[in-house]
Order: sequence, then C-alpha cells, then structure tokens
Amino acid sequence: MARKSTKKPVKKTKANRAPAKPITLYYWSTPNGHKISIMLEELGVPYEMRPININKGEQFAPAFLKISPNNRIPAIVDPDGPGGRPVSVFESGAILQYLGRKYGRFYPKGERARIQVEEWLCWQVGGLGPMTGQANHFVNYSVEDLTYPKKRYTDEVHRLFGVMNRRLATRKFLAGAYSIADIACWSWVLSGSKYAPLDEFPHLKAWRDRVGARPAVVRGKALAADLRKPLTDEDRKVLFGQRAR
Ligand SMILES: N[C@@H](CCC(=O)N[C@@H](CS)C(=O)NCC(=O)O)C(=O)O
Repeated sequence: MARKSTKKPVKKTKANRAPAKPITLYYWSTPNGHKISIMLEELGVPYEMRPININKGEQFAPAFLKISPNNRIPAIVDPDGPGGRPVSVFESGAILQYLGRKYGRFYPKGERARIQVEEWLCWQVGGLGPMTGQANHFVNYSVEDLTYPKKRYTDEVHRLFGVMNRRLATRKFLAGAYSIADIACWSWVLSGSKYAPLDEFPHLKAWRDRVGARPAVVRGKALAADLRKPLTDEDRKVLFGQRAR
C-alpha cells in the first residue's frame, strides 16, 4: 500500500516558481515581424529571437515549415502553451491574440471591447497589411514599371489611412485602450506613409507618434534591424515569383 507522504505539498508562489522558459520568436525585421517583437517587448516576458532570413530562403527550411506552413514570418513557439505543453503559432494576428489571451493584456476580456479590437485587428491583417505590401511591391520591387497597380495600391493605402484618421479623430487608440489592434497597425502605417504622407492625416500622424513614443515599441522596431540588407538579384529570385512547390 502506498504510504502517505508526511511532507506538505509546496505551494507554488511567485518566488519559488521555476523561471518561465522563453518563447521563441521566428522573426525578420519587417512590419509583420515588428508586430510580435513589439508585443513581446510590451509584455516584458522572456523570449529569444531566431532570425529567419527570408531573403535567403530560410522560410522554406522543413523545420520552419512545420511551425509556419505558409513560409512566412512571424511565428512563435511557446514551451509553456495550453496544458503546460509546447505550442506553435503562425500568422501575426493569431499570435497577437494568443499572447493577449495568455497574459491578459492589450486584449480586453469584455465582449464589446473585444469586438472592437478584433474588428481593427482583422482590418489590419486583411487590408492595411496586404494593400501596403502590394504598394511596396509595385513601387519598389517590380522589375516592370507598372502604372496601374502602383496607382491602385497606393490609392488603397490612401483610402485606408483616411479610414484610420476618421476613427482616431475622436479617440487616442483604435479600439478603446491601447491594444493589439494598435500594435498590429503601427509598423504598417510607417511603411504606408511613403505613399500617403501623414500631413494629410493629422489624427493618424498623432497616433503614430503616440504609439511610436512607447519604449517597448522603440525596442520592438529596432530588434535585429541591422540584419536586414538591401535586396540583391538573388534575393529577388527567392522572394518573388513563388509558386506551389
Ligand atoms: N499574413 C501573414 C503575413 C506574413 C508575411 O507576409 N511575412 C513576410 C515578411 S513581412 C514573409 O515572411 N515573407 C517571406 C516570403 O515572402 O517568402 C501574417 O500576418 O503573419
């Protein structure tokens, strides 16, 4: 018969709990990467950054594809996921929601507030990000100088900036308090401001500065920025013209 232990179970307190194992951030210094480096800096939780040099094709490595099957950064692995077991997450919006839920910060629990955060988060991942990305592509990277797509996507960035500017005319942040919606949009507004100068959008400009002044945002944006170099012709072959493998 098993003997009952006389030892009292040790209650887990902040002081004796094993230090949290770091989250691994698979990252390159781009607007989508910055969303997660900024969030992790805001949370102040331990993380280690693993660079995935997307210009050299590291996003196609089989080990990375297991974590991020869409061959895109960012992705994370949290060794202490649900049930205490490791979990990987890809897609920046899903990562922001996961981290917001896990740490209970920048993602309100109340349904009304949460709806607003999710509206603006989805607006970013489905609109602001892809449209600005296409504007970047046709203005900076397309070998052919194509007037129609350049105009179409820079017009769309301009329209989206107008939407954000109207929203921010009456509030400091996109969805109530500072949230994952602001974190998701910020780096893309910097990127899009090359095509739609912010002087035309004063409320958006003030928001950019308000968010950009946060120390965690400064640190997240600066993470491994020095690794990113101008694209070579070889890099272009890796990045552009991808088809199913
Ligand atoms: N919808 C994805 C987009 C991620 C994305 O496009 N990442 C780019 C860098 S900003 C990338 O990894 N590109 C690699 C490639 O094009 O092969 C997300 O929000 O996480």
